[in-house]
Amino acid sequence: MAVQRTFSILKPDVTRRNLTGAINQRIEAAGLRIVAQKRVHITKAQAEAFYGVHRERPFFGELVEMMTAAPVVVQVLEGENAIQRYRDVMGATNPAKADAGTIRKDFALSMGENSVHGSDAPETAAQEIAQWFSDDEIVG
Ligand code: 3AN
Repeated sequence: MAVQRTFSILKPDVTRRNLTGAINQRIEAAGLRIVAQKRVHITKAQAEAFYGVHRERPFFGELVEMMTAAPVVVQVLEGENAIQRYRDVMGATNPAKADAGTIRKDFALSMGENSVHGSDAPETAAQEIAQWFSDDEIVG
């Protein structure tokens, strides 16, 4: 498997509890390299665009509100099979169902406040990275 890039968000529940370093340690321990990172307070419009695929879901309003409630850290992660590797380190969407040792099992508060986002496919990874980073901000 070739070296890939994936897009990551450390969500407001992470920044609020000062867990950025703890989560980054999990990411790096999994063999992923943080090749771009910035802390941003995203707008409602940005959150709605980012989660557009979920627009019709009952939790959409709650999701947008949660993602804009405090700063987030957006990242590009690089490594072998990075997309699936990060999904494995993140754990299941519902932290109650996440495997032991995953970020969501150890840090997430709920389905909504589940600490991290990671791209689910190469196409979405490319789109999400381009939404948040210019090429010169990514230093591999
Ligand atoms: P994942 O983040 O594991 O790829 P998705 O893409 O199904 O999961 O959901 C995107 C985000 O929407 C989740 N990270 C979570 O914050 C939120 N979400 C998903 N399902 C629910 C739900 N049932 N209630 C509240 N928030 C949810």
